[in-house]
Amino acid sequence: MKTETQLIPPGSNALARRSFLSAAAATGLSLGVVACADKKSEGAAVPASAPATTAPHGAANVHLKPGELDSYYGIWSGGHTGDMRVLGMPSGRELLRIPCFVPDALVGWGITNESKAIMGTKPNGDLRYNVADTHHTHASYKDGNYDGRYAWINDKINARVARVRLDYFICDKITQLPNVQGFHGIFPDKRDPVDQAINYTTRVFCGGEFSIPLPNTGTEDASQYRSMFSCVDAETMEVRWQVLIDGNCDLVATSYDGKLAATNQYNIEMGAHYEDMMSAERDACLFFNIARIEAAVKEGKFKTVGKSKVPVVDGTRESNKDPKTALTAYVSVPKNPHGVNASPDGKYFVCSGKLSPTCTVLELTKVLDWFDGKLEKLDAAIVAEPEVGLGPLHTTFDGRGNAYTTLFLDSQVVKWNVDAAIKAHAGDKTAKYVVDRIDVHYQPGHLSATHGETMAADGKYLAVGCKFSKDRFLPVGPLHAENEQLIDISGEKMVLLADHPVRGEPHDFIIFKRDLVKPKQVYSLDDFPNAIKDPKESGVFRQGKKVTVKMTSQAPAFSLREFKVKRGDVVTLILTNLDKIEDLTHGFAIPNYNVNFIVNPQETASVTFVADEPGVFWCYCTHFCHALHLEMRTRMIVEA
Ligand code: CUK
Ligand code: CUA
Ligand code: CA
Repeated sequence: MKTETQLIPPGSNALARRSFLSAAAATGLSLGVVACADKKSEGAAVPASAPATTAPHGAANVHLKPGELDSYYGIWSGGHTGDMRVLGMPSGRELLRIPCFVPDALVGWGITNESKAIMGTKPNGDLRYNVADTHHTHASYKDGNYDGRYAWINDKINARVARVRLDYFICDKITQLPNVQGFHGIFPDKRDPVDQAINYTTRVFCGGEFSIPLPNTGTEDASQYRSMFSCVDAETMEVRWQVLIDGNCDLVATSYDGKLAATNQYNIEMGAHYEDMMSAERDACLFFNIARIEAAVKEGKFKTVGKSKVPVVDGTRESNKDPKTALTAYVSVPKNPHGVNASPDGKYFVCSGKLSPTCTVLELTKVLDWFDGKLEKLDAAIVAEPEVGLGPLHTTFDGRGNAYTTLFLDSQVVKWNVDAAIKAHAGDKTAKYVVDRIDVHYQPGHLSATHGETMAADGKYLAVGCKFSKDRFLPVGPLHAENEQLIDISGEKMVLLADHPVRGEPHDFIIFKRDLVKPKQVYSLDDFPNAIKDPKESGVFRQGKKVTVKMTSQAPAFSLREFKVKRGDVVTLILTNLDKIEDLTHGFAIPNYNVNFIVNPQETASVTFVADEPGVFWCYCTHFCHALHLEMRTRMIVEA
C-alpha cells in the first residue's frame, strides 16, 4: 500500500505518533507502566484513556509452552521475497517459507529443473524473472469456509498468480496474466455461479491495477489506456476470460453465492499522475456479474487482445448501461477507496474509504436486484457510510456482526457494528456504531481475523500488519522490520496481545484452524516421473555430449561414491531421496557450479549444468541428516 506514503510527507504521522507517546509517558500512561500497574491490581478500574491493553477481561495466552502446538495456521504473503510464509498462530512463530516467484537458497527453488519449469524460463534456460512483489493471499473454499486444498498469491510486478498446494505446502503452478500490469487484488470464488450445486472454489479473480494501451503500443495518451479483470481456472490455472473495464482494479472480493465479484477503483479518472488520480470526488466499487460474463464468453461475444487467445468481454461503462444485459455495475463510492471485503453473513461488501474517513457498506441483494431491473438507482445498494476515522484501508469481521477496519493515518483499528451503521444511515440518531478503538504500532495496512473472510468467522484473534515499526524492536539500521500485532477480539474491547517483527513486507494474510489442513510429510516416489526407485539404477548415462547422472540418497551416503563426466558435457543430475522417515531431508551442493538444493523424504529433484570447469568437486550434503552428515559426500570428476 504505497499510495499514502506518496501523498503524505514521509514520517509526518510518525512524528505525531511519537510525540503522542512521549506525552503519554510523561503522564504515566506509557504502555509498559500501565501494563505493570494492571498486573498488580487485577480487576481494578481502568482509566478511560488508558490503552486497551489494560482491558480487564484479560489476554488469551499467546506464549505457548515448549513443545506446545499452535491452534491456528497463518498464511502470510512475503512481499518482495516472493514467497508465502506459514506461521503458527497465536504464537506468531514462522514455520515455513514456501518459495513461489523468486529463487530460494534453502530449497533450491530456481535451481532445480522442476522449480524452474514452474517459475518459467527464457529459451536459454535462465529464469524469466528473479523479482516479485506479492501482496495478497487467499485459500480455496468449500461450503463458505476454507477447505485446505489450495492457496493463491499474486505477484504484482509481473502479473503472475501462484498456486500453493496445502497438502505438501509447495507451489505447484504459476500463471502469467496476458495484457495486465500491476496485478493487485486476488480472490477465489466461493461457489459456482452457474451450477449452484458446485459449492467450492473453481475460479480465481485477479484485478489489473495499472491501465495500459491494449495492445501495448507505447501510446503516451493515458486516456486510451484500459485495465483488465481476469478469471483464472482454479484447477488448470489457465486464464478463462478477461473483462475490459474503465478505470482500474485494486482489491477484489467475491460473494458467497458465487454470483458477484467486485473490485474497488481509485482511478476512475484514468489519470497517469497521482494528482489526476485524486481529482474526482468519487470513484467506484465495480461489480461483475459472473454468470452473465461466462454466458457472453460461451456465446462468442468477445474479442482478443494482441497475441493472447484469452476471450475479452466488454465491461466498459458505455456498453453496460442497460441493467438487463449489463456484465458490470459501477457503484459510485467516495474518493480513492481501498480494500473491499465480504461480510461473513454473505450480505455485504465493505469498501474502505482511504481518502474518505468512511467505509461504504454495499448490500449484495440490491446489486443483484439492479442487474434484474428491480432496483432503479444503483446508488441505493449503498446501505451505510459509517464514519470510522482517518485513512480506512481494510476491513475484517468477527462473525458477531462487527467489522474491524484499519486506519492508516490514525494508527488505529476501529471496531464498528454493521447493523448499527445501517440503522444510522437510515436516520436512526440513537444508533451508535463505533464499538471500540485500539492504537496499533504503527500505520496499519491489512488486518485479518481468524476465519474473518469465511462464514466460519470465529472472532477470536485479529492480526494487524503494521507498515512502520519504528521503536518497537531493537534498532538494526535504516531498514526496519514490520510489526505484525496480534489482538484478542473475543470480548467487547480489543486487547493487544503481542508484537511480532516480520521481514518486509507481507501486506496480507489469512488465519485458519489447524485441523483444516492435513499436511503430508513424506512424498510418494510416484509423484515424480523421473524418480530413481532403486539405488541399482544409479550411474552415468551418456548420449553424445548429454550426460544423465542418476543417484539416490540414504543417510549417510549417496548411491554413487564418485562420477566422471567430460569437460563441456551438458549434465543432468537426478537425485531421489530414498529415505522414508519424516524430517529426513538431504541437500546436494556442487562447489563452483552454483548448485544447491534439497530432497525431502521420497522426493526427486534434478539440475542441469554445463561441466565447463575441469577438476575434482566434492558434492556434499548440505542438510543436517545424520551423525555422519559431514561424511555424506560424492566426487564429481570433470575430465579435461
Ligand atoms: S494493498 Cu498493501 S496494505 Cu497491496 Cu492489499 Cu492495502
Ligand atoms: Cu544427508 Cu546431510
Ligand atoms: Ca480517484
